Amino acid sequence: MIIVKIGGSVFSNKRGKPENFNRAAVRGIAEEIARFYPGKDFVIVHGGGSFGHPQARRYRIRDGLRGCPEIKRIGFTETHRAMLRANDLIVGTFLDEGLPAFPVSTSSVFVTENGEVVRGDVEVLKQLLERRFIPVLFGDVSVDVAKGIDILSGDQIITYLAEVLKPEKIVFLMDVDGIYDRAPGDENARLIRELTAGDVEHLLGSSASAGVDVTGGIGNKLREALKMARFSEVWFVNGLVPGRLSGAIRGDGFGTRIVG
Ligand code: IP8
Repeated sequence: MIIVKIGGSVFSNKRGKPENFNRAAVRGIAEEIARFYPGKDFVIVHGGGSFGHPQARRYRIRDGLRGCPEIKRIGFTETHRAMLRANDLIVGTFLDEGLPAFPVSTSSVFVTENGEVVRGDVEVLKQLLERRFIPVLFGDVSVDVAKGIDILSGDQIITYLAEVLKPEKIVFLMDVDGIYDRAPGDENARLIRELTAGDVEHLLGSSASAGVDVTGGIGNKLREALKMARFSEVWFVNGLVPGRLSGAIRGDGFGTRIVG
């Protein structure tokens, strides 16, 4: 089984207007997955992009129920609804390609503590996989035992799923070719084809991600990727370039491979 994270910057422009959707990019990803499914099973997790992040920021969901709980509760639901809209667009695009995508509402599956999963019920997910569905989860709001409410990033979800489902591979789709040795925009930045745990520590000080991202961007992704690499092969590839996802699935892809 392969977990594919569709980054928010792949299916939308995080700096564009709220809830913009790049259907062509998602169609391309679905077409590539259709070449491997049903030979391989897939779980899709997508990020917030221009859907969840602006709402989460507006209502300061990461601060928990602190402040004005009445408004926070409304914001919690509004942020979730924005994510349901993104999820519906992605699931719809997969269905158009003949893939049996099925939406799984993350906030009804996981409980967090400061944004980290502390409980998750993956029974339905396992049963869906046994029946050859392609579950589609997403970064979402969460009921949080420390703060009341929080945001659960798609990256944290994948770390949890890596441990319980032991996928053969995890592929992060991004809007750049992989992980670079310097911050994006630096003209001397060089793509790193293979990354060890030691390299990741070194990089965490220097990397940054563009746009509105309440969950920590590339730094969070790298920290989580290190945990996932204990259970699975992890790839970072460009989701906007045709063929890159297929390359990562085959194992001869162009991008960054994390060596556990
Ligand atoms: O983009 C964040 O998920 P991520 C989800 O995977 C929300 O970090 C609601 C902002």
